[in-house]
Amino acid sequence: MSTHDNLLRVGMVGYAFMGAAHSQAWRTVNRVYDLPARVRMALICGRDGGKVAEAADRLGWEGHTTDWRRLVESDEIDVVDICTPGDSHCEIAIAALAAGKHVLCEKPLANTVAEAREMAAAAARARTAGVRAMCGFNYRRVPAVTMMRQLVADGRLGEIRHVRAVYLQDWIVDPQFPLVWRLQKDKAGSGALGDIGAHIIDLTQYVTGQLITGVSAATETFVKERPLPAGSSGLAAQADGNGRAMGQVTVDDAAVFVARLDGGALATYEASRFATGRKNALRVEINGSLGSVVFDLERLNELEFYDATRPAAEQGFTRILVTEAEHPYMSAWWPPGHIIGYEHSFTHEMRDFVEAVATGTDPTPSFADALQVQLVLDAVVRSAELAAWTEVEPTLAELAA
Ligand code: SOE
Repeated sequence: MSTHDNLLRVGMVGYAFMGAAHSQAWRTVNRVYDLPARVRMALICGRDGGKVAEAADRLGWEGHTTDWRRLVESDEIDVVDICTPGDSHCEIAIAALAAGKHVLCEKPLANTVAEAREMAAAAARARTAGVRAMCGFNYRRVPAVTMMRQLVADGRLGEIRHVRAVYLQDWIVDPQFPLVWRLQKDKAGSGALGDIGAHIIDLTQYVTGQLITGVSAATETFVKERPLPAGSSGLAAQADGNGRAMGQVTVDDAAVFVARLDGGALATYEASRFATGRKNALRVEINGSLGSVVFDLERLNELEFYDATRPAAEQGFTRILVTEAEHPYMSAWWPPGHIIGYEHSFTHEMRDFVEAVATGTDPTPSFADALQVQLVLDAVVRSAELAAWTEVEPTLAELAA
């Protein structure tokens, strides 16, 4: 941990949507949970000096800088939290780990498998010096999702036969929606696939304890050119009939795939930004030989559980309100029935990360876990290109096992 006992001085790079969500969680975590270390929101970094100063003030950071290298190398920082677009994850994470900082990196870990491999290798090296690294797949920490995993691990679902996962949004249905960084391959790596598909890949593998071994996929980019965002310069732009500068969309708008899991389950996945009317609809259903569970992010305090071992006359899906003190993460929050929301998944993420760093244990998902998700994303892309069944490459750890 830090040279300052029980104090973790955090430096965060990025201050947009994820930066704001993480800030909220860093601010809250010690107020809710009794932890072996206290967090100090020391420094925030962004490219625009004026905007990062404003963000520091609004989000509650003590200092601000436009130089991420200064943040990463500072003796006043113990943890580096990376909330930037994917194209800078690799460079920042590797520099931070080399400087002996614990790293929390937003998902997906990287834009390419090669980068993810480098990051996982850097994390493995840093680990030998007691430096920890984790990837921020926040939905694992929704209490109902964590509970799903426990039900599977306790054998309550029996043999897992089916996994059915969708993550649907609709924020780019309008062809006039501008070409923001999430629609550019060099910045984001991929589109709906890496941004939201990565969540359901991680979530389902986490819940079932099974890894995806192969996929058959199709992807589509429905709108191939979009207006450049205001303020963008030239690049690959051309003017459309109305004189607005247009640019190529270089990522998928939607990805669908079927998969096999290493425990024998068959799975289907759908990730789309073109599901009109669906704002942030993540739904997972798992069917086993002894029961089924269903999670729906729009009702995130609930879990539907079908227990096929009950007498036939009493069988049916039971709606469990996951707000009891016995439920994962919930004892520190409100009395039963007083529900929580999206932002709490990040507070839980920070709780687990702080606890791991302070107690010298490995947080999960590790960079190696996130590399494995990246390998699945890569298999999906290759499968869609080849229109063929494609095996997921094993990670080095799997090869060694
Ligand atoms: C945008 O699609 C986005 O903000 C993702 O990047 C997040 O990971 C997801 O949680 C919500 O949607």
